[in-house]
Amino acid sequence: MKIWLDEKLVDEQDAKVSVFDHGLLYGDGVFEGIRFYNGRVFRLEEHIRRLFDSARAIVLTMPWTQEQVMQFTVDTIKANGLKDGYVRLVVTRGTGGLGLNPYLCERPSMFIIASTISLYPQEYYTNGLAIVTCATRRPAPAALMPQVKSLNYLNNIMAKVEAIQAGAMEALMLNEQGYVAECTGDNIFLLKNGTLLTPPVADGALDGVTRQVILELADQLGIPWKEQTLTRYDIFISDECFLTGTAAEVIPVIALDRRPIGDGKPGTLTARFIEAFRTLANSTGTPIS
Ligand code: PXG
Repeated sequence: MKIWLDEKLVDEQDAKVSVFDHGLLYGDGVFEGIRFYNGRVFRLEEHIRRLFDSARAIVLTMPWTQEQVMQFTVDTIKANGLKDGYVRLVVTRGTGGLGLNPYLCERPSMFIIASTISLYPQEYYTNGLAIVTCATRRPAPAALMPQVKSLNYLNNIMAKVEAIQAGAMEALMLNEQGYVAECTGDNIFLLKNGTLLTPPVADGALDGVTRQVILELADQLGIPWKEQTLTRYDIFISDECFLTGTAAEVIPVIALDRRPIGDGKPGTLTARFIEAFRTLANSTGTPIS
């Protein structure tokens, strides 16, 4: 496997970062995960824009342009001869001394891994996922801005641990006020009386690229949608529920905290979103070659 590391394609065994890298020492950095389907990178521009926004928000000055980073991404996929898969971009603050001060780091470091990812076994896409509410909350915006896709994923990881220990594959995360935010690596949607609902980003969700795609598809499918503050109650009484994310794609949720959602089976409108998403993902995007 060839890895993009600081402007060079190197062999996997040579792709190493320093133990003094602040990405490792402090989680000081940002990342993106992007899928490519059928020889095209899906929503590349949106992902790269978010990467730059995340960097900006943590006062990390990118030494490359967005166009360059898009080209590096495509080059890395091409160098690995892949047509379908997942590409991970990681930007760290770079190497510095011990001590938090990011201004003492010389230069940000970036690596790009083109590979594949599978979050959930295929059967869950057909049969749906049972999720549980976890005690770990999304951090308040004043603590860690939820829109920043940073290298600080510990709270999401602790949430994931809770889900796994409870025998579930994914955790519903609430914000500090107890309103629904999102899951550990996915945004959440529900359908109630034919209307699609999702929490506003301000309730503690990442501004998901797939989330945005779903809202566009809702317009195309003629399904009304609203961003609305939600509680667990809204999910308990919903007709359908699903999660979205680059890695997860679109996956039905059939239970929350062991209470069935709707009739306890993946919903019909959810199936339409899954179908429309697959069609769009397989037919649009930035060509790899
Ligand atoms: N919320 C969080 C906290 C995320 O990390 C999403 C929502 C969905 O956003 P996108 O833009 O992907 O639709 C994410 C993205 C992983 C993995 O390894 C997780 C994500 C992306 C890629 C890989 O679990 N999460």
